[in-house]
Amino acid sequence: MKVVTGVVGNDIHVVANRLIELSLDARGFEVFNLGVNTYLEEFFDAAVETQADVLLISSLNGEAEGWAREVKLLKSKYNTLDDIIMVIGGNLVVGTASADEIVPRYKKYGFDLVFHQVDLNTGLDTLEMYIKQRDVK
Ligand code: B12
Repeated sequence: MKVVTGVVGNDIHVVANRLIELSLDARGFEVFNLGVNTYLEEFFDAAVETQADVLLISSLNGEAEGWAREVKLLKSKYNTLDDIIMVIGGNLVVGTASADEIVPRYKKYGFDLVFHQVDLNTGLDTLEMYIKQRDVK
């Protein structure tokens, strides 16, 4: 399974990004890490180029929400991304808000799996379960 990952926008928090790359790699994913400071178009271009199965976006400074609103529109311009699994995690707002508020919002923006302040391993376990269940259908 191929995963494109990176940190969205002008966000330079790099530690989580490195850990995500290592963790995905240890779980057997083929990882294409775009690093910090990555714009939505770059994520989608890389997903097309690598024929990725999963796009896993991080936000640590909380600016993701400004970008996430554009996801559906932008994705619709690429005609090979209909089946890609869209994942986002980290700190998904500036300031504080509960996951109960945030998760439905991001799902509306076009994400399949949303992890607000969720431990990385829990998130990746959930991703693997999601992939298994989807493959059974
Ligand atoms: C180090 C740090 C910095 C460093 C970054 C250095 C670098 N190049 O990495 C510096 C000093 C540069 C910095 C700058 C800023 N920072 Co800063 N920073 C931190 C700090 C102290 C630690 C971040 C870190 O490395 N943690 C260690 C890693 C391993 O943990 P993590 O980042 O939480 O990632 C884990 C989870 O989030 C999760 N995760 C992440 N992505 C995903 C994705 C999925 C799918 C899943 C499942 C899980 C997941 O798994 C990760 C691994 O365990 C945090 C506070 C904190 N204690 O967390 C603030 C923090 C992230 N920073 C914050 C802020 C506001 C900023 C600034 C805007 C401050 C400013 N006014 O200038 C700037 C923004 C700069 C920018 N353009 O991005 C806020 C964000 C708040 C918010 N979202 O509302 C925090 C939370 C501090 C705070 N409490 O206010 N920062």
